[in-house]
Amino acid sequence: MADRNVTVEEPKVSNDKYEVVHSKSNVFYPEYERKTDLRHQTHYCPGCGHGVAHKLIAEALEDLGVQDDTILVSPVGCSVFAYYYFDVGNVQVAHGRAPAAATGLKRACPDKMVIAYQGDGDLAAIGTAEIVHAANRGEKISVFFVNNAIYGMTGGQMAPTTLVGQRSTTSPWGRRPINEGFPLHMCEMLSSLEAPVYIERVALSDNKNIMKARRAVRKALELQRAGAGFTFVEILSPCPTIWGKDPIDARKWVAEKMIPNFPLNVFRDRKVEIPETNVPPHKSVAELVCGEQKGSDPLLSPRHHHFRKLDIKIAGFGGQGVLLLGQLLAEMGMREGLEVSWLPSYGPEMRSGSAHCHVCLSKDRIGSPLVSRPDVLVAMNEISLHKFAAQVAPGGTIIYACEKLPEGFNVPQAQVVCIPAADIADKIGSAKVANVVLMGALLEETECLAAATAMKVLETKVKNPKLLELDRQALDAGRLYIDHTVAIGAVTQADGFAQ
Ligand SMILES: Cc1ncc(C[n+]2csc(CCOP(=O)(O)OP(=O)(O)O)c2C)c(N)n1
Ligand code: SF4
Repeated sequence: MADRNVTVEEPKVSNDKYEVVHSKSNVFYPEYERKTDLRHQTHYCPGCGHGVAHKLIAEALEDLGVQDDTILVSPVGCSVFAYYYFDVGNVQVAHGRAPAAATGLKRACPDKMVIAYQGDGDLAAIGTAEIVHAANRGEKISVFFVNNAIYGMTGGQMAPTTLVGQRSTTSPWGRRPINEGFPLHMCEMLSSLEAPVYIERVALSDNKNIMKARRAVRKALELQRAGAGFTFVEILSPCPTIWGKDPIDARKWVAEKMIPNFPLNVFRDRKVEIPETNVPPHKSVAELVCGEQKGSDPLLSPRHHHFRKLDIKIAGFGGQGVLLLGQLLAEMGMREGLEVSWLPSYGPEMRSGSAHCHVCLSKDRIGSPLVSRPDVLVAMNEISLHKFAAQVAPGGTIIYACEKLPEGFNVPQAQVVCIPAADIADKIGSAKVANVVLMGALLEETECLAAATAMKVLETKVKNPKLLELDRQALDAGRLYIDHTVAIGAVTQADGFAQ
């Protein structure tokens, strides 16, 4: 018998058509153009909690008026395509890494609302470290953690949140604590940390709880908007497909099985003041590292550089001073007031393994330290020459640490300078300074930085006067070698003859 107290609203009719009484939030795209078909539907299964969680977040963003200021970090899992639906700034990241990516985004754009949206496999398994440390640092982000007690996307493997006794493809007899451990309670774990300001667990089990979830989502976002700190909402959520239930029974299962195991609660709701101790001085990196005031030395002015950005790759064997040469160049750039980056890349071997590094010198902020089209390649051995020469940007320079190019080597569209750096270094008195010979050659050939800066940097690094003298000679020898060679065609040879 129908309950008389329940009022069922008849659909309103106008002009023979149903009047629309429900509409989706404007934070969703009007049409999901990234989908090939059914552009008005999400890809979620009927009864899936992700759709409801999306709706709660979208409505909150719309009501707070922050749609244009929001960056949503989507996970890997069934909600991997959240960016198909949310008309906000979107980033989709590797499995488990959403809090780390969100950290970077929030720190780079503190005025934006940054949301990490994650499933329980994503957040509580592969991403355990990321969420714990983001929470512990008190990153001012909001994390929405959709806990459906299973890996949905990959077909139902056991998650850290799978209930004791719950079957999954990887716990076919039901989870046994003796074998698979107990379910992880993320809210409880995170609320043992100092920094988080708000942690709540909610459930999408019935309308009443959905309304509570709505309030929790809103509160987390409001707190972020107010700049409060780390906010975390765990949303117990149905996964009818993997659980093998219809949508109604799946909701009941959330109420009857999940909630007793994951009690709904506000675990943290407090203002947290994180003390700002040991505040670093307001100095530029160059000032800090070089201990000098920018501007006090004419060399520190970036104005005299003839390039806007110069990308350098240095490659050779471990032990040849490849990485050190890169560091020296980066430090010189810093001293001359440039933005710099240095990115090493090397194998596990300490000696003789291949090693290379990327150095960027720039008048502007550097977006990525990766150098894939170097303007200058310093190849300290033949393998590196073969490996990286084709990457050099047209019109760039290759400095090859050998008297001449290998037989049959196809010279790319670049200026090639051959310099027997090891022989020169030997004559000076130490094979170790071959990298400084190459630095001299590089400075002379490209005129990117001043030799005087090189000496200043070397003086701060090399404390032994004898070694410093060797470095000075090596630097001069590299420069002189370039001065005394004659460029013919693309290849410069010491004797003045083309190959
Ligand atoms: C590094 C890496 N490891 C494993 C996977 C495979 N993988 C994709 S989704 C997923 C589990 C997702 O489960 P959950 O986070 O609970 O989200 P749901 O699908 O249930 O929403 C796994 C293990 C992957 N994509 N990348
Ligand atoms: S498998 Fe589960 S979590 Fe994934 S879309 Fe379907 S119901 Fe949702």
